[in-house]
Amino acid sequence: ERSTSSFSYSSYHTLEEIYTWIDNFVTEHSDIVSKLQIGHSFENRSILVLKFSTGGSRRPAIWIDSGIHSREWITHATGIWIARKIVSEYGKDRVITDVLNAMDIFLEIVSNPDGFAYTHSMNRLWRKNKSSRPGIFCIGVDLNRNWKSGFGGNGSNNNPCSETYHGPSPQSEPEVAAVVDFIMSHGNVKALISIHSYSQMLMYPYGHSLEPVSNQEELYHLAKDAVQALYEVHGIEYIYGSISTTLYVASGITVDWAYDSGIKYSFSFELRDTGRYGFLLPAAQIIPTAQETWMAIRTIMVHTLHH
Ligand code: ING
Ligand code: ZN
Repeated sequence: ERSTSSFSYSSYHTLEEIYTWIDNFVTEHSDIVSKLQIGHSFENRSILVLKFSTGGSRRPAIWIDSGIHSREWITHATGIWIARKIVSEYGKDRVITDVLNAMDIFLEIVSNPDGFAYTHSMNRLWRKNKSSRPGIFCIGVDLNRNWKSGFGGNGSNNNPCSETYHGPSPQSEPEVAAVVDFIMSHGNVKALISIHSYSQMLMYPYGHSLEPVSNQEELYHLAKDAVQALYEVHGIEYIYGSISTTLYVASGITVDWAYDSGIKYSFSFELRDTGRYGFLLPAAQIIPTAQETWMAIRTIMVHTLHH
């Protein structure tokens, strides 16, 4: 396919289809979107990031990632829909126009390309990446346990066969190292939003500790506002709060690393549903899920812009 006009935003797609869509999308919107390759996966696939920018250099930025867990297909689909929404609303929606006139947005749609390819070819419920090491007979590291903050603590597992295996060392996985290197060298990321599924939650640090973060009150109120904006779209209820008090203790996670690296607006979504379909959310729910998630993300973006 050579254009995005035949792409179905209400279907799930393979890695190849998504990467083709990215190329077409960037070509069609080259005034505000570009494609960055920030590294390679364990199996040597490209790790791609979309950059939305209206100019400037090293503007304050918002980072969004989806698909760090490969089986969470609604998150990639939501990321794709949001990319299109950003370009179609720029110049129309006052809020997103203001955001993009002052800030850049980085969107990593497929944060675990090897795992994602494997969910299409072999095992629909694969969560981890696909790394292997000599003498270790299970495959994969949980990319949401491989970050430096609280690495190896409670809610992560030392056993390579575990679904929450943290890996041999912090950032041992190329998919994590690529993001750490990119965000650190950028140096001006103000908000990070990491998208998972499922459970219908909006959460902020910490995961590794029950200790409240320094701006926990601000994050609580922002999460509340974002969840309200989400609810108003289709009446879907999300719960919100810190990860450790809302869901469970989890160590070595993306948003804890982001927070401890100075990104004070650091959030993690768990999209639809609450378990009826779980990871196998019907494609008919892609667009409603993306629409409501967008309103929550927009709320976080505008707060970040004004602070
Ligand atoms: N659950 C997340 C997990 O990695 C989570 C929960 C999200 C923990 C964000 C910490 C931060 O265990 C899923 N479904 O991936
Ligand atoms: Zn997840």
